Amino acid sequence: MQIEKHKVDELNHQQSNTHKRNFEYVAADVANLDEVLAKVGAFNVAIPSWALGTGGTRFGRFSGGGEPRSLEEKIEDVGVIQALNKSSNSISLHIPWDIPENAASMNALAAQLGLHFDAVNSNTFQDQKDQKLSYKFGSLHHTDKAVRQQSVEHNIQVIKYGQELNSKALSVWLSDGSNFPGQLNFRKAFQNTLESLEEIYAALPDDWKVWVEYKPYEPNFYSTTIGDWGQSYLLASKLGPKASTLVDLGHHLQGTNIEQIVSLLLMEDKLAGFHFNDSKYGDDDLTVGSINPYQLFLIFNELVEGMDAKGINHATGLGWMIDASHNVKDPIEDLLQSVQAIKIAYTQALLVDKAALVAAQQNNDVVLAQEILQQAYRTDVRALVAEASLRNGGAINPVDAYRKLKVRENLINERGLNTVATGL
Ligand code: PSV
Ligand code: MN
Ligand code: MN
Repeated sequence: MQIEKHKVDELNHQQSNTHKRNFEYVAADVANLDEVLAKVGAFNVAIPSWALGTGGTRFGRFSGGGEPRSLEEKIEDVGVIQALNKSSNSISLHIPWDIPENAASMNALAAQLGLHFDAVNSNTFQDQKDQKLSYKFGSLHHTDKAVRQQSVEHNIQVIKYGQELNSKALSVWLSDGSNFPGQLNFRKAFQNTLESLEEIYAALPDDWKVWVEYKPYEPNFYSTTIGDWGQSYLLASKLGPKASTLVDLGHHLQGTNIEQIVSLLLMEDKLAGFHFNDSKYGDDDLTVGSINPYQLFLIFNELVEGMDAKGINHATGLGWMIDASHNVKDPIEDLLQSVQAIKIAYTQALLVDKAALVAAQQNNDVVLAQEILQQAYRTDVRALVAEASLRNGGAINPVDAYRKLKVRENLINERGLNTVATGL
């Protein structure tokens, strides 16, 4: 299933009067309009291969139908997202959930749809069929050297797959931890993890990076060996310049000031990028911006300020990726909503009056500082985001276009109603 450009154009045409009115209203107050539109237009967020099927919980899974049955069909679904929003030009694979058996044809299909491959994710948190040793008690941190070796080899294998796809980063998330006090020696577990990561680091090609993701709990409920940004930062620092910390928004305890973490990691050149999602309670993997859009804006405010201070290109300087799961929504609609929410937060952050904020901070004018931030946050920037999409050949309203073009109905006709995508 591919989206025909002229159909998107037709829909845009039908909405053009309303869009023009909304756009002119908001654009009138944006001094550097062309710059803002160019930056938003250049911004892309990678789609994870595992998020294209309906997710589930340990209590059940309810298929939506028309789900991708192969990696090819997942790439095609990302092609649909990209055709509609022009901001999702890459796909991130989770191996072995998605093994690119035939890399040349995967590359060709991706290129034909205007896509490329983003970071590759390893998986040593589940036992795979025919696997020799179990990860029940961890992988890179394991007490048994043979298990550590097996997980190191898996990561090196993932790098090899990634090289064939022209990926440039390995993303590592470990479930390693303990369920009960006394179960493990924290120091030994950390040192084992470091040694294992050193072996993986040594296998990285020159132009590759390794991104170390942290998470406080789940599946282990007493300790996690890379449980917070401090532990990830420590590992990344010891490993060297190719290693940095990946921030998954759902991997924080409630109330954590994520924007402050982001600011400091960026300051230290140790921020790899993001797994975007939203959460109410824990690692809920909800649609980005669905619960706490203000936090997302505050994170982007720190990103824009910090990246500008260092002259880092917003679009390409960090890894931008979604890591969400959809239990009751159409996965493609959810992903379209997530990317829109990210673009909205980014656009709002671009509108912050930086000079005025610096002055207010310098004068300890707390009220004015808040007013400045909220002036940007409360601006309805949706027409700016739509204009950037329009100028790139995308839809004014991607979710609306997806529905009007009956994409899911077509996918169900093509693939059937009872489909189960691979992944979580
Ligand atoms: C773990 O909760 C995680 O966030 C890691 O990034 C995994 O790779 C991903 O979820 C799987 O959905
Ligand atoms: Mn994640
Ligand atoms: Mn997670």
